[in-house]
Amino acid sequence: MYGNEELVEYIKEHVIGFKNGFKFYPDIKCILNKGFENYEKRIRDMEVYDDDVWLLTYPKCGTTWSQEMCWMIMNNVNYKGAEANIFERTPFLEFSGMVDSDILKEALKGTPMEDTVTYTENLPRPRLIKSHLPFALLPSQLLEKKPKIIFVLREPKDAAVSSYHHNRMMAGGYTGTVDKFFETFLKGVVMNGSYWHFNAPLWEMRNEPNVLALTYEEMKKDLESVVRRTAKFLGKTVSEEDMSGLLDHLSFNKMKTNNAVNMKAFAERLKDFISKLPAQHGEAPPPSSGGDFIRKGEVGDHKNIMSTEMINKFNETHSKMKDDLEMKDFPY
Ligand code: PPS
Repeated sequence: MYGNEELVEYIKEHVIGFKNGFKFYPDIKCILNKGFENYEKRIRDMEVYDDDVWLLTYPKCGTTWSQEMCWMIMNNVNYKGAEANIFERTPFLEFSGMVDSDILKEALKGTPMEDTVTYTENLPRPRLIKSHLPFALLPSQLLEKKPKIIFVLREPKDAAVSSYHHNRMMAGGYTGTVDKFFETFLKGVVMNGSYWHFNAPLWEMRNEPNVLALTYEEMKKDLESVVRRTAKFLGKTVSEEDMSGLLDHLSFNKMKTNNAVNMKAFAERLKDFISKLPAQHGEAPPPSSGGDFIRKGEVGDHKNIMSTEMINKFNETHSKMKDDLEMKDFPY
């Protein structure tokens, strides 16, 4: 039992990604789709290298933005190299495990997304690896090998709003109401589980020498200083000549229209594939993209969609969770 069984039933009905059932981790307040089971042990037992960089984020907190920033810093601001799709350059470790749909699996055949764990294992070093898995489900060697770990935080109400739009428009396929979505977010009854349980163990590691903590809001406020801090942490420098070009490359408008990072190619591939399926297919197709992955990129967007009552509920839960999980000095 996960707790909040009524909401669990609700998401089974209203989230396409959960139609085949769940994998529950009540101790760390995490829910994943059933198919993740096939990847769990492989990921826990994976080899970690001390020159790896692990980018760990709760979904919708600035992963893609910081991924592109880290990749560019690690690769000496190589624009040509950055034309390759971001999934190829910096894999999404557990992605294949999140795909239960046979149609989607079929569509991903022959791409790096077919088996993202094998792809990550074979990536040339130093590897930059993205994951939305809670720390307890990541390779156990992360604690022994001490690779570099970067995590990015985002204000929880904005993360919830971004997540709502992502699930409405893209993968996940949420068909329920907006308020019910926020309720599931508050109770950790969403893919990847509780925002607070996810971030608490990372926050506890923030002062370790191999760990760098960033926030979405500071990237918005002063990207240049975040680039410098990240470069220093990674043992790299970004020259004065490269800096302005890099900041431009990482700007919202540039990233929104950059097909190597904006997921358009992925959405197109799915759409194309689905349109060629025989009309009588036994399984509901995965939802196609109806919106932009790089959507709005603002701080405080929750004010445009959340009622005052919902904002209060979030603030109350947030302060309770910070106390319960001892997230002292957490930035929000
Ligand atoms: S995912 O699916 O979990 O990997 O999503 P993630 O990349 O973590 O988060 C997506 C949100 O980040 C915004 N984004 C940016 N904001 C500002 N500048 C740049 N360059 C940028 N790139 C991505 C993106 O728009 C999502 O936020 P919302 O609020 O939905 O717009």
